[in-house]
Amino acid sequence: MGYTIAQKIIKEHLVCGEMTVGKEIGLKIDQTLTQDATGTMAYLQFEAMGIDRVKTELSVAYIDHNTLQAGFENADDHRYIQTVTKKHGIRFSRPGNGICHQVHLERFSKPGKTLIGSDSHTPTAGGIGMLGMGAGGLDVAVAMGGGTYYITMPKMIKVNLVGKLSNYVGAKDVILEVLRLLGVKGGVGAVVEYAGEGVKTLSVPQRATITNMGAELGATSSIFPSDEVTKAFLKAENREEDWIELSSDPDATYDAEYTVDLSALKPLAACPHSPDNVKPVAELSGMKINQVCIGSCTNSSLSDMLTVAAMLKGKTVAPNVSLSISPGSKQVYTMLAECGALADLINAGARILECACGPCIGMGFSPQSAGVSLRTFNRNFLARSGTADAQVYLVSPETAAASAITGVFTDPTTLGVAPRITMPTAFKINDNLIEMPVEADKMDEVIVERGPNIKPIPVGKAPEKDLRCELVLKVGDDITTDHIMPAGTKVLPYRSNVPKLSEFCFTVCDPSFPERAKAKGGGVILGGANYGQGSSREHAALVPLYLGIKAVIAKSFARIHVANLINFGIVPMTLQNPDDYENFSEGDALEIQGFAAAVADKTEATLVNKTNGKSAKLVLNLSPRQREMLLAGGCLNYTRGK
Ligand code: MIC
Ligand code: SF4
Repeated sequence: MGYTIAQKIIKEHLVCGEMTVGKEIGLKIDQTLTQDATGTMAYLQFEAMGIDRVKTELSVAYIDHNTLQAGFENADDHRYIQTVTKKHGIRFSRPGNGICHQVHLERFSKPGKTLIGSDSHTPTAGGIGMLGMGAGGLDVAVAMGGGTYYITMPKMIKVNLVGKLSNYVGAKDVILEVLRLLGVKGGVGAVVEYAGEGVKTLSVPQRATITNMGAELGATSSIFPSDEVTKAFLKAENREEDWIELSSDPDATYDAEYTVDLSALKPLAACPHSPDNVKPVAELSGMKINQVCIGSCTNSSLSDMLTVAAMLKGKTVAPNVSLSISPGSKQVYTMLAECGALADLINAGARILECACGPCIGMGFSPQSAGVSLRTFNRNFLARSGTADAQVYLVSPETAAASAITGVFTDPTTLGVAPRITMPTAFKINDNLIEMPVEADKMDEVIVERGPNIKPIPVGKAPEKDLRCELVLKVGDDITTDHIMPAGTKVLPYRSNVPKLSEFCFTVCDPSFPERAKAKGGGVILGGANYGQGSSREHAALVPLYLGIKAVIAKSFARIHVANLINFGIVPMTLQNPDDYENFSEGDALEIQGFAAAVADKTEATLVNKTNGKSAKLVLNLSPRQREMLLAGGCLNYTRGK
């Protein structure tokens, strides 16, 4: 039997386990990346492991998230990351060099290799045929130390692309169509592979837009073949030697197959507040808008920026619209400036930001009250923009530019013939903002600088014999990590200060949660389906741990979040019968007899509601390794114990 692209890469990197769907497998990781909002924790954990030098082929630390430095905190964290990476053998991408996924795609990604990153959009590298996966910072720290990365062997989903995109229809519309078809849970436990004749019509950055938003499908990863188009991209990056050809075997089998006809696609938009709430732009046209933001790791490549600049050239942004533009990398920014397109953007009235995540993570540019914001980003979760009642729509750069000019939601295909852009055959290469680490024999000379904002990491405890506590919070389906641990300008500076972060935990859903959890000494959280979707931020586990959360019970979990819960010693359990969800209310007294014994080696436990006398069967779907980790009170204790 033949292999899919992902299966080929997995097979080459398999350290332990069997390639049977649903079983735990261990993978060797070739490359890692971190960004600053999760990096501080990852490096603190790496230091705690006591390993001198990274053991990967390449590890890079990027500064791109916390770049709005309204106090000393972020700058201190950046200095910490800069010095700790210099010491331990990690390259440091300075602030100003760009968004981790865009820069990694340009300068480091390699077809056929494995990459994990402490950021959920690490599958962006799938655009070049690399198996990229988002992970918690602790898992990245372990991989940097040469440790195995564990995942559940994924199913394989194939998306056949036929035809060719028409004028004004972009790669964003392709992934929005896939999101419309599959939904935000549709990729859970799967790798999404793109195949078919349509593949060769898409450039690497376009492919990367598509694999990037595989994160929004809940997929473990997304991947494209590595072909002549890939080779041309690597050549333009002066890295032709990194190219290998990679495609699935003709007799490879998939668990599900879908077809997207590129020729038939129309501009689409994901409506508030979920990336799968997709509608044709034509249905929204005419709606008054207040803001347009172009950029993010999804849509900030040179071709995206040139397209927008060509559409805005000689025009003026509508008076009711504020337009922000953040190019994805220094490479993109420089080329945009040198060809004059930047001037076209500035002249049109665009507000040009630095090449960083910016508004995507709520770092400035929050919309006005109840404002309608069109963004080329990948997430439109409630309150993520920093304005609680904002209405955020995810659209292509083409739709964004068209609407910025008219001031209303505009289908770009109604504008006539799209302007032609010419892409250079070689990119402007200058890695002067990538700092190299010192050689191993010089590492003792590097002093790691730590600011006062870095507070100790909470450490988990072994599960109690019998669990008796309160249901401190009950939430619904599709809870995101932005609900659990919001981001934005006020909160992000405290990513290395868990006690302070805890004041914001779950406040999007219930402002009284942090106080209540503290007063009750913690307890249990009950969630619906797909609990913990979205970001890889391990703070969504660390902070609940700090607040005394011992277990999370849900109808189902998102992949990265469940791994993070286990890493920090919080026991994830699912309801065997989802209808039992109704029998539990906030404030109920709960009991699980034989809790520790269940964590040790049982697949089931009984949850008793002491308040109303009802009960529910819980499923513990854990590997032996995960059980050991939970019994030790989390990964750090477990690793130390070894
Ligand atoms: C995001 O897009 O939500 C982030 C911010 O990039 C996160 C990481 C984080 O919370 O720091 C992600 O996607 O993993
Ligand atoms: Fe940054 Fe937004 Fe991409 Fe996350 S999704 S890495 S915040 S640009």
